[in-house]
Amino acid sequence: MANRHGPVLTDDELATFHEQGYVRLGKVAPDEEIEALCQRIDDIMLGKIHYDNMLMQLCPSAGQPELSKQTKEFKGSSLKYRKIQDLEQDPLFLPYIQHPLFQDITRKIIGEEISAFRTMFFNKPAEQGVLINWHQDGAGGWGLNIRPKVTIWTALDPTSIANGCLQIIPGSHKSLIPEKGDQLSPEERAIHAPDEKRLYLEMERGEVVLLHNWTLHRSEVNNTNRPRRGFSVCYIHAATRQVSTGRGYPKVFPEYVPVAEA
Ligand SMILES: O=C(O)CCC(=O)C(=O)O
Repeated sequence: MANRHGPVLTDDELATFHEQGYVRLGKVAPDEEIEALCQRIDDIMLGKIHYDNMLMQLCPSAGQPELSKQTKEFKGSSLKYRKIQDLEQDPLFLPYIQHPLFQDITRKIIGEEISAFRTMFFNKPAEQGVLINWHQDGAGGWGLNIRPKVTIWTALDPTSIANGCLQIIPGSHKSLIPEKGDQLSPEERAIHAPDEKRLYLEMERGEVVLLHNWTLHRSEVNNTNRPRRGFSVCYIHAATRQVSTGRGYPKVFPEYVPVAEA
């Protein structure tokens, strides 16, 4: 995949997003930029670069259940983190989050004023990780006053069936399925996510997929001896608030504005 995507989402791609709930965008950044993000996230996991204010979770498969809760604390030097959020604070991740193509996408789907609900490193450590079953992101509302629609997922490592690539059900974004929360029940899975509708999104390093938040997705464990690192950003309208607290989210377009401390 030599060519990179330009800064504009085409009309056909926009139509595919609305119709299928996903669009493969190919690579959007130079290989060196993706390599630098990989190095940076490893440095954050290993504690070589430290932030006080990032949500971190060690992978439950690492066998230290007391460190597998998501809290804003470093859980020790390890490449077995499952999630690290709030990465817009990092000066390498922020420009990637603000890529001109992502601004064009969010402008066309959401509007001019955009925040990031979560800027999330999602890792399946080598020979580990956890199964995530079929769900729709934010189907239960995530406690927000406006439901999020747009997630952009980047493969920091090549992904394959063997290492737990994303699996989706094209076209499943058109309705909210779970009775409660984001996860489908076994009965809902049988109806809405039969095997014949499943698409495995095997991706090259640096490849990007645009997802409607309600597109059903899942992923399995990593059976290879290399990590499967992904970076996922959920973009929301900047007017979105957490209903219980009234709190907003860091703005990323047209420019970065962190959330003011209460
Ligand atoms: O990266 C993955 O394997 C799954 C991510 C996911 O399910 C999510 O972000 O909701």
